[in-house]
Amino acid sequence: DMIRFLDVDGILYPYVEGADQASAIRASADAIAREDDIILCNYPKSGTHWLWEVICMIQRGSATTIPDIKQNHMIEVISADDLAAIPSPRVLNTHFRFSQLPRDMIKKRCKIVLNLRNPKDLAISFYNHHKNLLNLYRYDGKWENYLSLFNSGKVDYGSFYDYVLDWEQTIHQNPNYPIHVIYYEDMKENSGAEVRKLTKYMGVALSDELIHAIAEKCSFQNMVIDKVGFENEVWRKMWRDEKPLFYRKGEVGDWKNWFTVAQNEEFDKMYAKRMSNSKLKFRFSL
Ligand code: PPS
Repeated sequence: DMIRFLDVDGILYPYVEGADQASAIRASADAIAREDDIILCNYPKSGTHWLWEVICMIQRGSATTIPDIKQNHMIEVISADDLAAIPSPRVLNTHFRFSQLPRDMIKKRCKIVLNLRNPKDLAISFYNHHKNLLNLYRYDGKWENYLSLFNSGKVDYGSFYDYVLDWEQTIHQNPNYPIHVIYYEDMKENSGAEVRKLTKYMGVALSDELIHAIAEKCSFQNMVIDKVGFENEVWRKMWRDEKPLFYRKGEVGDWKNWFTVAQNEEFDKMYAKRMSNSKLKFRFSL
């Protein structure tokens, strides 16, 4: 019931056969930034694919499908050469915390969007990710045994709680560094309003019509169809059954179909303990 990981300096990462990931991960701290870079930061399974698509469309001022995937724009995954080859303006993404971001990006005050999702749905999405999405984890565990792995942070990029509290501290300690926070639940409830806030933060003026067209084009129902074919060979080989399950269900509250009453109580206790002093508020249903 173990998930296979790569440990780099005390943080767990997906283990990719034949790649010198440790060097790539360490080297990304020295990546060269551009002032117009936007960095989308998310704990895994928070809706990175979704927000990356939305932000790319806003930047291009066009509600047409992006002919690429966010994996090819991921700070800790791609090489310095590949990063340098991306034309401006770049929409980069990462599961890193603020302190792990390339130093040059902070120096150049790149815009940062922090995308958050409630941890009950994250746990379900992450379980399906480990078990059914990528074969590199070599994981075949049962859900009943999984929650303790999630709660104790024995998953890629560590504990969700450590992650969000780290970001909250970052925001608190850097009041002059504007970071735009967005919640998956708010995007589901009113994507038009959230896309509009993003355009403001990004300093892009778009018509109401275009804002709504982007929100609509990036709905789960549309992306699950439109994004087929943009996943490259490298990624395809890593899928179980060669099925692209990055688009699984895309809902708020799917955890209710999985958590037992006992698991929910255990989870709520953990959540209360870790989040009691936090100003971040998560919604577990709409
Ligand atoms: S990853 O592997 O960390 O990059 O995954 P990530 O993209 O961050 O998160 C995957 C979850 O986001 C859901 N998703 C969406 N939800 C709503 N609308 C859209 N357009 C959308 N696109 C992806 C995806 O289905 C995963 O959540 P679950 O709950 O597993 O379905």
